[in-house]
Amino acid sequence: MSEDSIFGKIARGEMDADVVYENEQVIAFRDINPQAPTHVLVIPRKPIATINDLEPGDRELVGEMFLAAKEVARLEGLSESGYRVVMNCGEGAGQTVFHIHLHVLGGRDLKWPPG
Ligand code: DGP
Repeated sequence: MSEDSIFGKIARGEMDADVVYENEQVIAFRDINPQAPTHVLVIPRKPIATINDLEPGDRELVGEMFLAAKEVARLEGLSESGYRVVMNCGEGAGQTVFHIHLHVLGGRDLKWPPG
């Protein structure tokens, strides 16, 4: 399922995205429907549908995603002001694209808890 998702296509270079950072394992691009002045998605190139599909062998890849989120925040000037990194898991939590992705949000006051 996840191999045919929109993000799978972006990861394979078959669909355009506004890329802000990438390396061999991950790609970060601007969300098409931003919820904050900065709203960037970090995805692995490997298709994984949800957090529930993560395996022990993905340990390093998940770490790479967070390091990429940190780099995105630095590039976007958010390191000092603060930012949020979040991942939805499953439809009940609002996941709409079934290829795991971290949301990196910043550039405005962020309330807690989120809705
Ligand atoms: P989630 O609800 O956690 O699955 O987040 C999916 C996000 O993906 C949502 O904020 C909108 C964004 N999105 C959906 N389709 C596209 C697309 O084709 N391109 C980009 N850049 N973002 C997309």
